[in-house]
Amino acid sequence: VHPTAARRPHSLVVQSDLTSYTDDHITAKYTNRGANVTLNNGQLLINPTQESFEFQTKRAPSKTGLMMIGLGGNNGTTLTATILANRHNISWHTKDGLQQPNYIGSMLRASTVRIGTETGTGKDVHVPVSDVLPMVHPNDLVLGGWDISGVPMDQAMKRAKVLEWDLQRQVAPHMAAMKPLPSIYYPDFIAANQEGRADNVLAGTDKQAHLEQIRKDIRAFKQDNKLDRVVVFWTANTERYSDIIPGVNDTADNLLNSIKTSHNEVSPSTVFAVAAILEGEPFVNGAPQNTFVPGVIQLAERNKSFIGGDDLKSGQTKLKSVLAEFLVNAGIKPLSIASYNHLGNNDGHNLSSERQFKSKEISKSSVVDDMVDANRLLYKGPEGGKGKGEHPDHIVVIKYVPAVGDSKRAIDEYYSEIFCGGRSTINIFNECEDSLLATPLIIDLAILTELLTRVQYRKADSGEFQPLYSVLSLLSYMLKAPLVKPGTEVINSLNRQRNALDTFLKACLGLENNGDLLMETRIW
Ligand code: NAI
Ligand code: DG6
Repeated sequence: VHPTAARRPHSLVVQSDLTSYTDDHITAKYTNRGANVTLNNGQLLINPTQESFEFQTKRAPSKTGLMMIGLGGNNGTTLTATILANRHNISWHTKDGLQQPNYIGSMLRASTVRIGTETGTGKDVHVPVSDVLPMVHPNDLVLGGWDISGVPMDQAMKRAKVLEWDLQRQVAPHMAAMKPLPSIYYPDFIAANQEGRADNVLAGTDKQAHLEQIRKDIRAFKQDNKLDRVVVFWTANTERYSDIIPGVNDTADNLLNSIKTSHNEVSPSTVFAVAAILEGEPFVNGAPQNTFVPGVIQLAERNKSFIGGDDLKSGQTKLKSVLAEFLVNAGIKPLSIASYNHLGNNDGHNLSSERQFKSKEISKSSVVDDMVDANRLLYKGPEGGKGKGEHPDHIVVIKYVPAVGDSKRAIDEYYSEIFCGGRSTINIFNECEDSLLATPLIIDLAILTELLTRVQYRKADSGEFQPLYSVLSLLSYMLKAPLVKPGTEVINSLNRQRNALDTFLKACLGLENNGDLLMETRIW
């Protein structure tokens, strides 16, 4: 995916009376088809359903800023340096030769979607996902943000030890003048071993004053860079979970009041999320902690603002969300999944503390739940319909091994029951730089989030177009523990998440899901 090739967009024009174009908008009619199922005297009664929608997508991508919390960390510096390398077309020498910048690992910029079959030949036509609807190019993202460590970005990149020296050397002059804004530091929320980094923090313990400062920072960044949109992104250290306390963080008003009274249980990430929501800018959580306490979700709903999370699904868990589904859908019964990994970067250091590890353990563990629950032939349901039901044993272990730095080593064992009492053991060993997996996900999340702020919908031609629901569950593909609309099911399957995204993007063009039925290949 050469950057210049990737920059040349295809122009897709849908010729149908379902789709219309103006200079400003693409408007498309879409029929959402499903089925309602009722259990009645041992029978499943299935009623096909259909509902008509209209989508309206603003064509011009917003001039978009990406403000990262944790800018000076491994992800923040890697993202900044690689976008600069792409933007300035900087190539660098490695022991294998000259390396060009690219966006490999970005689902939007380096993968394609099947859009139809070629007239005449019947061959599949695939287009880059980023061509389906107008999207921001990553090179055009304006970067900034906060860090409790005030080290300038060139030095922070060096500290991260992720990128080749020859690349660092060339991007360093572009990064030297970039310095993270001072951030909120409440030591109780991250590991004690992080204290030494915290030399760039907002003064005092007044959480209302902190909230107002962060809101001011977002506004100033937007104004100074003449932006239409700022995506605020948590890629700072994993925090411990916040307790959910009635009267404190359970409703929007209680949460706002708890910030005013500087209640102990309000975390830095929650203050950032509230600041973004109050500024009408989207907030995405790339780490596992429960930033989105019920009060945050309610506040986002009330302000019709957008939120998405939690925790980047970069490697081990991404593979798990494919492999566990493959096994269960093949009628094979995983009995245990044992996942170990060790890494030596600052993330690993922070996670070596019990309460922060706990947050990560939760997000890494839930990923097979829906696949298991979907197959009651293999796994018994909960007794009397209550509780969790049968489940594979699933453990997650993370160890901090400084020597390996950012290059995470992950070992997974899938131990399964097969035909007539047999057993199958699959072992996987995976090694790669964590931040090079995470960076394209942050880019995709920022770009998709911006796009989703430009899509509006209405039901059956009636009423005004309105924005999508506040919790952007369409971001799930890149996230380990997807946040979804309260009361709806979490989908962990990577295939289903991808399918949802493809279907949604095509629906905005008025293209109904063009699946793999391929009728023409099945009939005379
Ligand atoms: P890192 O430790 O290198 O960077 C985190 C940065 O956040 C540090 O520079 C730290 O000083 C800063 N920080 C801590 N508290 C802060 C606060 N309150 N405000 C502003 N800055 C603060 O970690 P890395 O590798 O960049 O990962 C970032 C986060 O993303 C971690 O929570 C990690 O668990 C999560 N993550 C990382 C993945 C990866 O593959 N690298 C994948 C999934 C999640
Ligand atoms: C150790 O597991 C460090 C973590 O931050 C992970 O690297 C990160 O959450 C990515 O996890 P996964 O399971 O998608 O590789």
